[in-house]
Amino acid sequence: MSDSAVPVPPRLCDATLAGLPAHVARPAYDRTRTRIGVVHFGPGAFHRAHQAAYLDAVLDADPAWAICAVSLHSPGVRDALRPQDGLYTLVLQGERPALRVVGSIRELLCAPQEPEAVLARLADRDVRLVTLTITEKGYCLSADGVDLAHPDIVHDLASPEMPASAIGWLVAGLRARRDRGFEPFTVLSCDNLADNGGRLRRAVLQFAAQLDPRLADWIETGVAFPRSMVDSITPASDDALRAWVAAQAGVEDAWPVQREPYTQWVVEDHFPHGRPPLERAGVVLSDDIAGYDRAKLRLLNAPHSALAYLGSLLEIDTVAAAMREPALAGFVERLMQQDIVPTLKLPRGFDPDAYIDAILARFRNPAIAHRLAQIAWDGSQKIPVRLLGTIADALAAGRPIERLCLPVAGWLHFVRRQARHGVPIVDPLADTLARVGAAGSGEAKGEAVGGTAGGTVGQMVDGVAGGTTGKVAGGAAGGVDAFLALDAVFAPLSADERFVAALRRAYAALGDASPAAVAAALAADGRA
Ligand code: CS2
Repeated sequence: MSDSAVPVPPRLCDATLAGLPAHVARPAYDRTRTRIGVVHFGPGAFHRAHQAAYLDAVLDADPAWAICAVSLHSPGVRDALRPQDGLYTLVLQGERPALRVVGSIRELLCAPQEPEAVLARLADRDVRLVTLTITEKGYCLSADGVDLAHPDIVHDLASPEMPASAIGWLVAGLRARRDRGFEPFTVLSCDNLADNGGRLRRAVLQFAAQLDPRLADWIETGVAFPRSMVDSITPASDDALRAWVAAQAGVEDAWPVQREPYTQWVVEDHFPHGRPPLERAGVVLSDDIAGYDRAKLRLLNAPHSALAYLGSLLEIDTVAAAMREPALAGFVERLMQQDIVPTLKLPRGFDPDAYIDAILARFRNPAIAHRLAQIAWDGSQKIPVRLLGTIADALAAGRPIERLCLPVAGWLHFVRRQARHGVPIVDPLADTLARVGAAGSGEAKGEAVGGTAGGTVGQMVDGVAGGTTGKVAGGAAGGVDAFLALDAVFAPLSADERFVAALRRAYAALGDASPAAVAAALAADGRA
């Protein structure tokens, strides 16, 4: 050891919990008395900052709802948190940051490495709830069910006892319970998809029917898939956060998480096999959450994506910095008020102006460095559910779509720029996007773009009337048509010539996508 070695603080774990400084909040219950009642797939930062924190707040009232956190791919979270007995720090980034150690995760598993343990947990009688945050792409969805051509689904249908996908695991767990004569668990999707529970239910039933029609019937009659809306801005953790937590708490936490103080969870109250007392933690339980989920996707996530693509082209790094750019902030506000709100069916009592003001204030939060690059990930999955549904509704209502097309055109320029500069694209369609993006901006008529494996994303567009998905004639705005041929993203909207024309105009309005050109396009609201 060199003389200059800095003493390493002890690791956060059950044994060091009591010695934390008084300003660090910690579990208000005896962890050893809790029982695992929830299996969660996808324990990324969002789950740990959101649902796990809510459950942490109910365990003193009801110890039956501790979490077994299951990663479907990498062992990173398990390896970071197992030595910490599942404990981690949550930092609320408000005017003054607040620290809290969350204790609701009692077990961590990595499915590909410990499949037997995962199956045993899913089949455990005490487990009555399975929750998921696996991002849009994790659901392997098709228009109205599961994408039977998705490689993970193909794999899981061939090897149902050793699944790779979340749907494969849900069905394996439910089958094990049926075979043992146990009641099923309730399945709660917590991802940013409108009608997330309904979509997951249809996908699970379709998958199960392929394997065992009687199992599908059992699931159909007995398993609830409540819908939910989740909301809290959760930037990725970084080394600065780790160092700050170590300095504040005096312990080393391998994977702290951070979020804004604002948080919301609206859940359809349909749990036939019991549920945690979520209302004690501030969860809104409702018989009908339709409207909340769409309002959040369209009024928060769509503007987020607009800031991500247009802001990146302006060479801006974070959401707060993007909001300091008057042309961009003004554009996004007009987009929300003038284009998005009129397409929404809002829940009773919902005040869109107050909601928009609160979102804009959250975006401006200077305490959070929320990278635009993080939001820009997975555009092929996000653009349809965030923007194309609104565009389809606006078209159906005869409303203008010029402004709505600008962020979509921004995504195309963003992809093209990354492809041309050889920057890796983070997206399940990355290879296809890189190929399309790197191609010349002039294009052949009806250029065929294949290889959209894993993508049935276009079919996730909500509220789009069915229609043909003919290839789009090439020509006008160089650069657009090869993207429009990606049915996985743009069908069926790509068959609507009003959309095609407006997207070409918006793409052209962004010119060479230099900051000056983008600023001009923003000022003109996407009109060339
Ligand atoms: C963001 C969301 O990364 C993204 O795409 O738009 O994660 C957003 O921060 C959350 O949905 C807020 O609840």
